[in-house]
Amino acid sequence: MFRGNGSPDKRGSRLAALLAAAAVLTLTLAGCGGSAAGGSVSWRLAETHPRDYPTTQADIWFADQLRERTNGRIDIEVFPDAQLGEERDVMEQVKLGSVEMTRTNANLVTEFVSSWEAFGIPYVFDDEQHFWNFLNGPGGKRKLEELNQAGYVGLTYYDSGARNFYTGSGPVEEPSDLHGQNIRVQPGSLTSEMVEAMGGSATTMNFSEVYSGLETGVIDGAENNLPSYVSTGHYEVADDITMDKHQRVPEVLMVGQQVWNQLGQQDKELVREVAEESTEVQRDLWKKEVEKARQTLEQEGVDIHDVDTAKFRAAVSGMIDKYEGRFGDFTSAVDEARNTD
Ligand code: BDP
Repeated sequence: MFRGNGSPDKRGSRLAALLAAAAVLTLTLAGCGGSAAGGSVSWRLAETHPRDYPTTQADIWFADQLRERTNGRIDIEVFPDAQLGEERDVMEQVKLGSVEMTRTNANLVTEFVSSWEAFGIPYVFDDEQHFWNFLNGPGGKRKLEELNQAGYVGLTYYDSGARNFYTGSGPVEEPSDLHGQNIRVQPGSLTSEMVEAMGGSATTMNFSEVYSGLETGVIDGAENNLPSYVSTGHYEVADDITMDKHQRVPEVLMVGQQVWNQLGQQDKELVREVAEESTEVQRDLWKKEVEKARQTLEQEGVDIHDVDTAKFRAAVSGMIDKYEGRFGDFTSAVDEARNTD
């Protein structure tokens, strides 16, 4: 029997087999990162907080819903506890496409999109209602679109409450108590200027280094919302917290633009829709977590100082004017949000 390269028939069927294999390979490769329309999607979502924190729980809800609604075709795995790196480094990776998604804090975005500094203007939002009116309105939508300039696609916002000072070397009842205190601030934010305007000094540090910074005395204090103050255990080493509520900085869920562009139109719509729904889930969890955090702090004997925020606001009025002027569009949208419902 002839055993050469095969008859023309056999060569034809080998060619068909090769073409089929190539098609399978293309589909598999597409599934590794993004997908052609309707193809499988396998993404990683980086999160700083632990699994039981409200942002992480909302990330997980978002991922579970997408998996369920697509029979596992869109498969997003959430990595909590900064397993994929510190927030700032993750932002770089998302831009490059080596991590597909992250949930980050608006103050951390400023290094990549400078107009996001606006979220760090002290006391720019009056209260929670005003903050959400803005985020849910045209101003909030525009801010998400600004992320596109830097290679990101913003999907939705999560709550992060109000940020407050906490110290281990005596309470801060008014801005003058910050004199001589070294306060940790988030990388890239307007917060360092704010701390200095109030009379303290500011040190930029990654979130995960704050506990040891407080413990060793490299810093005297830091600032955050109640759930973060509790989940990080910072209250153990800085047991006075001042409810000065200097900033309300949203959390944002985002995808790298290159990865996003590989999604088909229907998938883009679905991912956005589920992300928006996850905001409601997160806001609900957030409210409960703030209550729980207060109770924990009371049980642990932490001193919660409910201060007159007007004094803190007055100390940074020059800074507020400067940035409200610089970010005029933002400021007008914030004003409009104040007058909605
Ligand atoms: C928390 C944010 C987290 C920030 C952290 C910080 O949820 O994303 O990284 O503050 O202070 O409130 O760095």
